[in-house]
Amino acid sequence: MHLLKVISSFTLCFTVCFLLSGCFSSAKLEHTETNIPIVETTITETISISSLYPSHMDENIVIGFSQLGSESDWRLANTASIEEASKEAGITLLLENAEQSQQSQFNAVRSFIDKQVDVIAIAPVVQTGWEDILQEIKEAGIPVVIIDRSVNVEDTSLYVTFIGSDFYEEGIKAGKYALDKMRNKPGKVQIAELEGTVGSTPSIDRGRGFRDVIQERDDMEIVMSKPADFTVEGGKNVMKQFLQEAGDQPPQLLFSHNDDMAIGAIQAIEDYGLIPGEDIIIISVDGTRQAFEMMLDGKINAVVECNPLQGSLLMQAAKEIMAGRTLPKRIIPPEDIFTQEYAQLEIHNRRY
Ligand code: GYE
Repeated sequence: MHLLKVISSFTLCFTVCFLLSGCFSSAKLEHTETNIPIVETTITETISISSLYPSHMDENIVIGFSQLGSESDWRLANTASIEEASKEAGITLLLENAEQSQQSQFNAVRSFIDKQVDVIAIAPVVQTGWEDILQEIKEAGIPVVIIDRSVNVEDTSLYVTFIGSDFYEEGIKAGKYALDKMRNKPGKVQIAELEGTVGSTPSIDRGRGFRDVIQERDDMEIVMSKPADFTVEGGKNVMKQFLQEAGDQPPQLLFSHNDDMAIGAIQAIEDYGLIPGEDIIIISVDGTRQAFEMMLDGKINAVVECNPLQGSLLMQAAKEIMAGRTLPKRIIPPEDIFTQEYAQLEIHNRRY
């Protein structure tokens, strides 16, 4: 019955979007009730759920959610968003935090199968190695939603939909900013890159998007690149190593795959006696409040937004699945890029 209770204008908008998804190749919807302002669905393929799973419209929905960890402010906001949205929607959430271990994610998934949850949601720590476990879930007859990071599987019928950002596009935005910011800088531009978790979709795709753009300029080069696990500590340690290796020729630009690593790197840059944001231009990804504060202080030059507030999208998707409706294969939240000039205007709107 809770389904009826929660039907709102957003639900209707979203439902219409899903129902229309078979007809249009992309759709943008606006809603004002929550702060996920627009839902952009990029539809590459749609799937009719009713043919696969029986309708459970009147039952209480139970989602088993395997969260990958708690490495960053983004992740904490993502977990909180999913917890809050489940309460608002009257959906029971069983949450297991895998703390960066894919094996723990498999264990969590198996426990959800044993409990016969209605929907299994997975935020995958890395993108490979998911076929077998997804096959197990399929055999148990439980629909799967992939959220945040994606999975590399040949058979995409192993999951219903993927709700998550376009990380390649984020890398493109960061690269375009780098080109623009350095356009009047003569000579070679040496770039340092702090990568995220090895094998994770955001790290792979952000790196790819960034490279595809900066290759436009021959004298722009990534001279140092290393994983720092998306953590503040990792960012600080790896940046310290970079600076020691570089000696008196530090890089002119840092591309950090997330804000937490950028914040750690800023500490290392200051400890080294350089001025972050001036001696080294810093571009980061996520858009946390802390990163905005750093932009206001002039220490980060630009932040590419990556929206962690995916809770209502997940709850909505679960309801649509249980109602037997058709879903788009890909749901992408809209995202922006913010520079120091706009940080002051936007900081009050940041919710994470
Ligand atoms: O950018 C980073 C987090 O998967 C999009 O993971 C997410 C990334 C996010 O740890 O801060």
